Amino acid sequence: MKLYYSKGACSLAIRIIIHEIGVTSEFEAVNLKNKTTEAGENYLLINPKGAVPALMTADNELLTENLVIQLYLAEKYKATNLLPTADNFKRYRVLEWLNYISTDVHKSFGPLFNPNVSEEMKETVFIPLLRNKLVFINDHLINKNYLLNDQFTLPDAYLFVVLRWVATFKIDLAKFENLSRYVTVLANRESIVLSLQEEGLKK
Ligand SMILES: N[C@@H](CCC(=O)N[C@@H](CS)C(=O)NCC(=O)O)C(=O)O
Repeated sequence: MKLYYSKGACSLAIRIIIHEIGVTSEFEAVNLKNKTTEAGENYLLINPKGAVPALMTADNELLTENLVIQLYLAEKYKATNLLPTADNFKRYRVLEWLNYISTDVHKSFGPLFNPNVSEEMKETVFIPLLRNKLVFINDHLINKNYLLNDQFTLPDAYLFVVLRWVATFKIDLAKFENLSRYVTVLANRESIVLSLQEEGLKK
């Protein structure tokens, strides 16, 4: 299989999950500005949505949407530690967090990365909206190592990746005590250390 990714983008969560599971994969970088892959292919012909992540499965199916790729990998490789089976209610907690991080937290960054949104709008509207979500997660993480308390699951990889973007927008993560501790612990996790190294990123 092959993961189409962009350095430090949300596709990093899929790389982390691939390493958590211990499955082998190829990785091909995509230039999101000109939509070409590192092999010089037109990425829009591979994935007309133009976004990463996209996973070409071993069965030659191109799968998109971060949350769905994570579900696919966990179920295909029976990683029930990352996504419990349907007879275990924890599965729905994992899905609840995945959906929240995908639709509420990840998408809150959209206007912040958009150069056409004014600095004033970012500071007065969009950063406060994001900050509220960080407060909620920070409160949830009191006395917990992971979102599901003592077990690393799919949404932890995704949350780690989006929290790496926070500093870019003058939000000081150090002010969120539990989130800071959480990120520090995760940054030393083997799958994450390897993923950051492979994308040439600092902890
Ligand atoms: N709905 C997609 C969104 C993915 C997404 O926003 N990817 C960003 C990088 S984090 C991207 O590729 N943006 C460039 C673009 O959409 O042109 C998903 O959940 O996977």
